[in-house]
Amino acid sequence: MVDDSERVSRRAMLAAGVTGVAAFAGCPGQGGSTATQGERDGDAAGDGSDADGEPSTDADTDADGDPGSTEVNEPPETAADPPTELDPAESGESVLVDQVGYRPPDPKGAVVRADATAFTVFDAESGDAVTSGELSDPSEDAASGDTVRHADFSGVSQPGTYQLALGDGSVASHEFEVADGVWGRTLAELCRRYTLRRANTRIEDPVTGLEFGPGHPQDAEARMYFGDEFRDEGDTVDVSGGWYDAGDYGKYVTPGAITAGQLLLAYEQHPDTFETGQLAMPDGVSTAGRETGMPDLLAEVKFKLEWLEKMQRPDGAVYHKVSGTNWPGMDTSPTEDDQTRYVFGLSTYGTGMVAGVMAMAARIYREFDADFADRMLENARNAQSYLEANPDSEFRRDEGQDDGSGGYAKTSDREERFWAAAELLKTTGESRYADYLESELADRFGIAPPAVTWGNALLLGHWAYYTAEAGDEDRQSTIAEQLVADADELVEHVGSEGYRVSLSTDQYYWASAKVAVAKGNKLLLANEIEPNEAYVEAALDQIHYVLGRTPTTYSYVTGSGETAPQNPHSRTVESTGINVPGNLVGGPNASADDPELAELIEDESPPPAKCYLDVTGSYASNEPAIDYAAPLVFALAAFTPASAIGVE
Ligand code: 9MR
Repeated sequence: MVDDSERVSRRAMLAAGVTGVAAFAGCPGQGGSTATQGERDGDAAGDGSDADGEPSTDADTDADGDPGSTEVNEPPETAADPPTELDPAESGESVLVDQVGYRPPDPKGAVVRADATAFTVFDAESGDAVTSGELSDPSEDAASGDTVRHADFSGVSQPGTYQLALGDGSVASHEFEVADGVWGRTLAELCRRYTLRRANTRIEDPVTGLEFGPGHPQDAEARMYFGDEFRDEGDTVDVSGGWYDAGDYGKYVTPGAITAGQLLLAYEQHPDTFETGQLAMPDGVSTAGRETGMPDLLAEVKFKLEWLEKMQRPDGAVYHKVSGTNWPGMDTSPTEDDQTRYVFGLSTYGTGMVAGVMAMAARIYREFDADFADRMLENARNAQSYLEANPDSEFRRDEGQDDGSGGYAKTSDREERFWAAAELLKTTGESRYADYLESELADRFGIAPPAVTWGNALLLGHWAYYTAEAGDEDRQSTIAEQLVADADELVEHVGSEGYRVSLSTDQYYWASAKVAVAKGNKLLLANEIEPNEAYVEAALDQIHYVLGRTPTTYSYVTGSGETAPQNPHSRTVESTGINVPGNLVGGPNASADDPELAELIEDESPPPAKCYLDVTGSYASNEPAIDYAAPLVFALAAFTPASAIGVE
């Protein structure tokens, strides 16, 4: 769908910093690219270390809610001309803002990369100047190579649509909103994207126009790729259901469990934010349990938990993934991908994650569906029993296992064992789980956890232990002190970055956008322990970053912002022509992990934060995945009242 000349010109524009919707307009799915994602993965070796960075959490009280301030904006002193004569290609190029917007009471900042000293904020509808101010002194931003200045327009607190302009008004930001619940639609779309990736389900969504499926009916009779004490090679297993992982049709236990865990934590921290009926779930999609008032988000996560349950063996261990042995072509729809699907691998790190998320589910679903909660607890205990009986880490990988799907390989499992036992302790209060942590994993209490990712669930474990009534107080203090100390460092780091991003310059690797948000979520958890406005502000900065205050000018969430991914690496986008909103893509990746990025890096040597391509072929920078959207759901849930969530 993108021919070479077009690709080159897009790259040249990106390198030159010329983006903008007009320049990039391209309809995904129009052509049906046949590029495959094939030879990817390779996934690191195993300890999860290349597997991204950090944490996730949530905050609340002072972060929550809305404010309803009626503060009157300062009258401008030196107003620029209104940005009415803007060249569309210039709009949003040199003045970077959160392209969705800001909440009225929050600090508000723009990043400016033009040689100017003053700015003016205009009401986008009336063209009236509402405030003006001085830009900060310039500073160099290593990750992007940009010289940046900052505009602080925190005083703009009247709800409205605005634009921030420099000088004569020929240089301005994209339009953005100031509103209570400003991210309500984005949050709804982030949640809905899970429903719209259901396997074995007919999807007919009036909101997006997406129609497909039911995809992969053969998953009801998938084949064992190997034999074990419970099944022979070639035996059939019903592993229907669950969400497709990303732009592919693989279904993987570990990103599935870490995603479900973060979504459940979002609910557990903000139970009043999620309600029944707020996600406009398409007709015909099963929402079992909703009759008891189960919020849509929980109904959706239940769908994945039921699939995870099918991946568990009778002895509690959990298989690794379901996929075919070939990567389907990029324009292959879920129904056209009729290859035999297999159950591959088995891991103790995945078994730990399943125990952790199911122990969470056992407490969270109890009020809505006690039978389901009981089942979840039984499964979690069963997984834990397997882990106790098998103290060594296992990661089964048979030859050919990764020929048609991602690796998600990790050969260590200590962090996930910790998560499992800590959630079981929190849910049951039984001392045996505390004893297991003390006897087997005591050293993990003293490790400051990185952001939550599929490669490391320790922060979820620490949070569960810290909030468990049955937890030891000294251990809880250690966890709290570490998290707060880590948050202090992170705040300092965010303040030193030109784009106020939580990533360090060497963290622009595969899925960096997810990691940026997940690091911000760590601050929200620290804020629960020790409320601190600086933590909340730096966490908000990560939201502003992924929603468009970026060196590439892109918002990394489809459908949110004027310059957002048009060509995500996704087989359903390519085969249906519908660019589903609410997908966070991987974002800048300074490693040459796909051929498109490799060419960009070789030709242009862009700084790390600009190694991003809005082209279908760039699976290592432009692919959406279930575990990318989840931390953003967690973050936005801290700042969005239930009344704002919806797609109307
Ligand atoms: O998101 C995963 C990233 O952390 C890894 O570095 C990368 C390489 O192993 O794989 C990513 O996961 C992909 C998975 O392997 C297959 N489905 C698409 C996922 C997103 O790109």
